[in-house]
Amino acid sequence: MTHQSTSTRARLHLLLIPCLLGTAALGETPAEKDQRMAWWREARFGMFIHWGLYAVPAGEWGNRRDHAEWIRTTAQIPLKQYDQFLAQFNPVKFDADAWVRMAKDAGMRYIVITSKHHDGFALFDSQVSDFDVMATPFKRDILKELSEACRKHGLKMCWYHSIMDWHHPDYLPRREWETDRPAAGADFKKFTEYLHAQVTELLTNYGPIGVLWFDGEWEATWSHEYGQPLYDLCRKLQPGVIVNNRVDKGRGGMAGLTEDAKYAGDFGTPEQEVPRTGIPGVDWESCMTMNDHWGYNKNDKNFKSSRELIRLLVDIASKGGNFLLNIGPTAEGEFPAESVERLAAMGRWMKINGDAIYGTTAGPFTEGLPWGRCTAKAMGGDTRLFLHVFDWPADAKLTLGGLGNDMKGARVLAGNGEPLRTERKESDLVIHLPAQMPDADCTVIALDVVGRPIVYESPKISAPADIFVNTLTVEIKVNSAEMEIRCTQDGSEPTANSAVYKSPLRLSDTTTVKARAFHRGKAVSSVAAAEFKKVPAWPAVEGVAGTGRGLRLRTYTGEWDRLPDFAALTPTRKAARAGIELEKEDRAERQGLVFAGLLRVATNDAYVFALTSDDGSRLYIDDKLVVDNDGLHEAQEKRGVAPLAAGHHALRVEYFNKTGGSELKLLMAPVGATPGPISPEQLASPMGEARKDGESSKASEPKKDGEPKNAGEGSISGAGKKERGIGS
Ligand code: H79
Repeated sequence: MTHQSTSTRARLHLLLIPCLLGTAALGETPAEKDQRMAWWREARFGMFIHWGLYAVPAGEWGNRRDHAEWIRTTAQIPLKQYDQFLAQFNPVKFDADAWVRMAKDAGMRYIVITSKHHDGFALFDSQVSDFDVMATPFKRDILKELSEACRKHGLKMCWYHSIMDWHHPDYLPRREWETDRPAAGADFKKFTEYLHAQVTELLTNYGPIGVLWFDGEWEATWSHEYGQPLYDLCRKLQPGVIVNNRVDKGRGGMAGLTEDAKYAGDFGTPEQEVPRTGIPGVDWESCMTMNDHWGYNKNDKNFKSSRELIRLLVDIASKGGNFLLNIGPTAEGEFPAESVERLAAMGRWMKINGDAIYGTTAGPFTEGLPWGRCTAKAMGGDTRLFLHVFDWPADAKLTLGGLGNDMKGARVLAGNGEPLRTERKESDLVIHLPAQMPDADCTVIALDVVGRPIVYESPKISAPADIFVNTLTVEIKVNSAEMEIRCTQDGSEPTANSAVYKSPLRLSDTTTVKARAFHRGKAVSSVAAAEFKKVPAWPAVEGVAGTGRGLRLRTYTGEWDRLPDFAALTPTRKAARAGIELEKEDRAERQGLVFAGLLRVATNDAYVFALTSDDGSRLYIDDKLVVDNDGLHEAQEKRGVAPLAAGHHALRVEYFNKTGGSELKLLMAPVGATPGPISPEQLASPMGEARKDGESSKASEPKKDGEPKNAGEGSISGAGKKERGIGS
């Protein structure tokens, strides 16, 4: 692999939205958060345990054998019948000490167990519920025994607690098939009090708890207004506790990361998947099953091999994440034999190679390594790189492409400490390995280098947008301060004589920026290139002499998966709104909305618009599509850029909600600034139209009869044309 190529690869990183996870909660400083997260970041490896009444049927119901912890819902078991598992839950072989020892011997540093799963059954002695372990013949507080064993063996005890609850009479929504349990009289607020009461028990009666791991937050009844207080409760009861992001509504699907700092939660929770790359500065933990179920399923023998599991742990650590690996114990209280075997194998590997996992950070090779993975650890000012080899090279020569550091030495981590021969071939480092792979699961080479890692990768060119109206600031970065960036703005390839990049470029014309990394005077990367276009601003709507405040709203009824052509439909309701905001009646299900009016901007500029919706939405300015956030989805933000001349522009936001949660929000700012709310003064509807529709309006100032109307009302010239422009 050579890094001298001049291939032009665009590396434009547009509108990078950092994934921030609730760091501002409770006034905590970043340093305080680092301190709170320290043990968890060091640990890297934990055990998940899914255990409850569902272990009794062990996945079988009727003629199906593929159920597990979801069995009450997947087999549609009536509550009265499910309650009968209480009498059958008697795990006489449960041995807290043995469980904790198995986790510890596997190299795990914490255990997260289901204090309550979606079925509502509590594995602990809860004073606020009769649906708990004390109602079973076993009558032992399982969590008490486990927390004591964890303390004894130095592991952190952590709770998984489901928000979704199919048992509590006040939880909503009911499953659709539960016709024998009407929702009438259910009071969700009472349910949240119950939830708080159980969480209080869990954080009061069991000593210091490492993590509160919530789940089931995706149901429409749960909202930020519940999530934040629940997070705050946990931190109030135990200031040092770590809370996952499923406490709130910020999680983006199974990828599990939170993208909006408004939502509470300390770490992201990818489920059954590993992110493609790590994300600097973001804490995350991938949880996974060993087979295909979380709860015990006696027929599921589709276990990952211990080699796969070891490599998953390595892959996750190499991206800076934690691995939470699941066990589904039997109703007798034992770990499945297949799980026991795999834990032991992982433990054997970790005993020898744990140094390459615990307390490491993501490796510096963000573009991947053909033969395996890399984790890193700072050793004073120098660095130890742990090279995790999955595929042993046939010629026993391991090539590290593009590592610029001087070497201190390399050895097999599990070996006798004998140094391995290293040689430099231009920008590559070659390590001479033993002929035979010592550990076929994964052999770790510890490579010590001088200073912080210098990896020859092409520079990243970034700007808040790729178009601009006036000027644009462009930044170029490489991963190491030891490297120099040389760049050109005339389309030519950067050479050793090109200008050295020292501070952000300020463009005032359409420009192709090309950049290349240099180390010790030599070009060491391919050329990165990006084009930034200066564009004319879209002209303002002319002749807006007088306008009413606020926007015009049209409401449509229908069930869609994508935005319909509203122009072809007849509105069921007309109203006025102060801005792009949903009032109570706008949140109905099976409804579409069109907000339309004028947006005034003060200066010629390119503006970025951030449109968030649940479900789909689109933003049009001057009848041009600027943000497309269409489709069925949870609250999700999409961005777009529009070049706008000073003055008024036709604004139209289309939105629909099929079922479930409803949200709509539009933020804007000149490109380069952080988008914020649009002030009501910037919005207008031509001719006070909203009032003409005769709807009560929070937008237009209330006027008593006989008072003069807005000056100039009804005096827009060329209104017909503009009407079409804003989607009538
Ligand atoms: O406890 C285990 C599972 O029982 C539980 N989480 C793990 C740790 C789990 N419940 N459901 N699921 C996993 C899968 C559910 C996925 C979805 Fe969604 C919920 C699809 C749609 C709603 C969350 C929100 C994921 C995508 C959108």
